[in-house]
Amino acid sequence: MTAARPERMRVGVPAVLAFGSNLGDRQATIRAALDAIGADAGVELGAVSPLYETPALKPDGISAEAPAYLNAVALIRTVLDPLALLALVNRVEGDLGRVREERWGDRTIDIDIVDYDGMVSDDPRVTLPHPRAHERAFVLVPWLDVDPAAVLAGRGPVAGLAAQASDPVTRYAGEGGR
Ligand code: A4P
Ligand code: MG
Repeated sequence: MTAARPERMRVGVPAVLAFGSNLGDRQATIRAALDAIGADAGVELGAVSPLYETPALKPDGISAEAPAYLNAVALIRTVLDPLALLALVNRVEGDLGRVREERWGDRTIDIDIVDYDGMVSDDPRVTLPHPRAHERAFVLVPWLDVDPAAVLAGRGPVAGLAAQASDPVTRYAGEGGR
């Protein structure tokens, strides 16, 4: 008799995190944020998207003056509830020098919870899914890279949403890499 192939135990629930940085060494900061989140006992880091360079989106539209962002998306599994996951990402943002001054202001790092196990919530502390993810190519395009079948709760397939989003995203090859 052949023993059943041991399967890796899957704990927690799937969630999707989005990372953005437009100050300092953007690539190193996003890497450090991924490492810090992956090191937490309550999180298992899964696939990480490529980096994309994206012009800064401000409340009144795309800004040519503000420094450009690097954006990426990571899939995780977590045993943390949404508020505990928010506390973790806020702690990592703080450790990486995030200062909150203006809304959508330039920042070393922003980490958003895009999706938490398909949950829908209008709690302002952690709104799910992230209320602006459905219209942002800088979230949808990297998400699609790591999960081509992804669905945004209440909005539909990410592939369709990405095709509708008009903000420009460019694959980032690293400093001097293009
Ligand atoms: N909050 C509520 N729901 C969530 C959630 N799902 N994930 C609350 C994370 N936080 C959530 O966030 C403000 C409050 O949102 C927090 O107190 C949290 O409890 P913040 O990070 O302090 O401030 P913010 O990021 O400036 O505000 P906001 O409105 O969340 O901004 P967005 O929508 O995250 O946009 N342009 C480009 N190219 N790339 C970017 O990544 N990012 C932003 C920020 C603007 N322009 C950008 C980019
Ligand atoms: Mg944010």
